[in-house]
Amino acid sequence: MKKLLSLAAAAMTVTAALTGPSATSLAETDAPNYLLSCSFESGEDGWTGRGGASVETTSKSAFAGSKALYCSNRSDSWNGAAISLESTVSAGSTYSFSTNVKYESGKKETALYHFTMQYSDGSDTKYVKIASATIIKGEWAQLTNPCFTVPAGASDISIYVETATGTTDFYVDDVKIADEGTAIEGAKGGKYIPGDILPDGVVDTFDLICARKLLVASDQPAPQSINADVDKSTEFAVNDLVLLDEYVSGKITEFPDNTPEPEVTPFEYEANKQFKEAPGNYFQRCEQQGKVTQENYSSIRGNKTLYVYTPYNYDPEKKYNIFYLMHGGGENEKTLFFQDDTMIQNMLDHMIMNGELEPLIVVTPTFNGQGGEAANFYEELRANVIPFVEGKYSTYAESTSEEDIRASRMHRAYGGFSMGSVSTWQVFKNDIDLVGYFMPLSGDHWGGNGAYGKAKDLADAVDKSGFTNRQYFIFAATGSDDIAYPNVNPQVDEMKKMSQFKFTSDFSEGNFYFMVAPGKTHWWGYVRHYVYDALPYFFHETGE
Ligand code: FER
Repeated sequence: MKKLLSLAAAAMTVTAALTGPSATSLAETDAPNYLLSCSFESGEDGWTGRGGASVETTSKSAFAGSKALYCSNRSDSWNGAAISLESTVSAGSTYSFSTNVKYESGKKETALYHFTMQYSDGSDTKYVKIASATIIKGEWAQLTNPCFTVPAGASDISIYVETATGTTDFYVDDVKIADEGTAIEGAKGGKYIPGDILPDGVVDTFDLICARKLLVASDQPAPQSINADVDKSTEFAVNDLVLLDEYVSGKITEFPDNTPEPEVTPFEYEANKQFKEAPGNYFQRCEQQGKVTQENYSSIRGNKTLYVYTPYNYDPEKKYNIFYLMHGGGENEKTLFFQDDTMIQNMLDHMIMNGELEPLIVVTPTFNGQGGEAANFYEELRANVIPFVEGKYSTYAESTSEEDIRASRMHRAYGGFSMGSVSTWQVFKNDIDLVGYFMPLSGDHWGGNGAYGKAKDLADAVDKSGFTNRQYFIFAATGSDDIAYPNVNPQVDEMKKMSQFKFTSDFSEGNFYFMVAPGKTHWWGYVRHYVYDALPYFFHETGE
């Protein structure tokens, strides 16, 4: 992506060299005769919100002059900015129409906009598109049609700007209607046309020349760079140049779509997830077995051992989500894999084989060690454990630099049982920049005074981090008869009242859940089922 953004002064230079006086008028008049001309410099010029939308003039952005019309509060794609044409145009006559539009919010890098006419044919309301274009976020684009005929018999005519989908705000500026054939000047470029790097609406040799220059240029911003990424790989690279060459020479007629796989998979969350035990055979050996590997590493708390579960058919060329799962007090890094009441590797194997869980890496470290305790493990996690494990195994971390570990936090989870849960709340408090998902099981937060104080301690840490409540997700659980229940439950009740924690197990809506398993006590034999219930809920949010 960096490359994409670094392209354009070169493009601008080439643009200047190649375009010249390109916007010549089709009609041979010096001053076009405008039947309508709206600049929004001194008001809304008769424009109104369509549907529930609002319009107002703004000086935040303008295509021409210093103001534009800003359209917001849209609740449907057909909501937009409109003007009634009354007697401006006549049914059956042909005119030139032009408007300029821009949007700068929302996730989509490009969006389809329509310049539409609404009219009555005497009995029904009809809609006809004057011009449409897929435009590039953050850039002004012109929607124009120099020869548009108002349908014969039309009355109650209005024109408006709308989107094909979505409800993002947008700007409109310099709307004009002129005589048939008039080339109305408007924004150059701003349209998403793969290959149209030198923005003139066609993909030709000039774009190829421009692409060659762009590929050797660097360190400059490129307004049309998204058009240079013809294969949609998110990067402008040699492959794009090769494809563009083939396209311009007629060897290919369309560009391949190399859009990268989405980084997260969709999931059908239940909003109020109830405790459900894993099937009994999930703790028996699975026919598709993953692997548990012992690893030795040195840390700020001395030389230590941890275990790494890699799924069946683990492929170091692929990227895996990773879950760090901490044992309880008096236990160790072996606890999760080598006891009758755990054997979670078998459970993971079955879940993955049956499609209930995406293949992932699970790590069981320990907080035991020189000066080590549950409450300070977050230090070692940051300093040693994550860099060691993710330097060796293939996760979403592009490298073990803190920057890359942060960038991959929505693919990293941390959880633990009892004192491991104590360590989890501490990781939440101190390492939220590295971890996106948390699974505290049967243990409260040791920090802050009383239930409110504990919740407040965590909320304050969130505020300090600057993350929004769409960027961290907590699935807590315990048994109703667990000795930790009286500690955790009041803390959860206080957290529920805070805006940092929105309570539901539907993580597309909220970010915090507490599952209580009826009758269960403080024992891995029960707690492993909480992992079975909670882990599939992780890794489906983008953190955006
Ligand atoms: C709790 C958190 C941790 C709790 C117990 C522990 C009783 C751990 C105890 C131990 O390992 O001794 O909320 O509740």
